Amino acid sequence: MNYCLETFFTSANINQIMLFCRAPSAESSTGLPPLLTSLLDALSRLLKPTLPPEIHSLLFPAVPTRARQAIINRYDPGEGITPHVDLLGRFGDGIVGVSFGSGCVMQFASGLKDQAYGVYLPERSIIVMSGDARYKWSHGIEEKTMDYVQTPDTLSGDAGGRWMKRTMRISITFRWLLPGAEVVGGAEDRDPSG
Ligand SMILES: O=C(O)CCC(=O)C(=O)O
Repeated sequence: MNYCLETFFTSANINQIMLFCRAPSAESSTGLPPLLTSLLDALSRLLKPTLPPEIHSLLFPAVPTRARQAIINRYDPGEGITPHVDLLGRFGDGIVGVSFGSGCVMQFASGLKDQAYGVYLPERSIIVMSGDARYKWSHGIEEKTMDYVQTPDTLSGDAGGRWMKRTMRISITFRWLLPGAEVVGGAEDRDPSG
């Protein structure tokens, strides 16, 4: 979090940073900043026991062949991101993100199924989106300063809840660029938050 604040969010009007790295090749090895590479290594280790093996190797292939993008978003309390499905023509399957500093509720909605759910992402939690979650459900964050979060009472079985105040949240999300999508420019590139 401090690294992002000191390195990227040096002015109050910067709230989103996009970083791109090329697919590894014999000629070039341009990569993400070391801290983000270490974060990816840590995510790979942490998620190995939990994720189905095919999803783990989609996100963390032994030999990556595609270009990765990292988006770092900073949200002050009351800020959010418009519901969206990540650009179909630019990003592939397999998205992994981490919340730092604050939790928030992320809204998932499926127009096809006419369903919507709010999922609380606690501080330091990891989210993985793949398959239908990536392609068929939109995700977004409402512009609120607090989230009502259900906390099922495991003893009585009664579902209760409480308001969770948001503080500054920084999210780091990694995506795969589709072949050719490294060429940036044009309306398609605008991220919904900007
Ligand atoms: O802040 C987040 O966790 C989500 C970010 C996001 O959806 C995006 O950058 O497109």
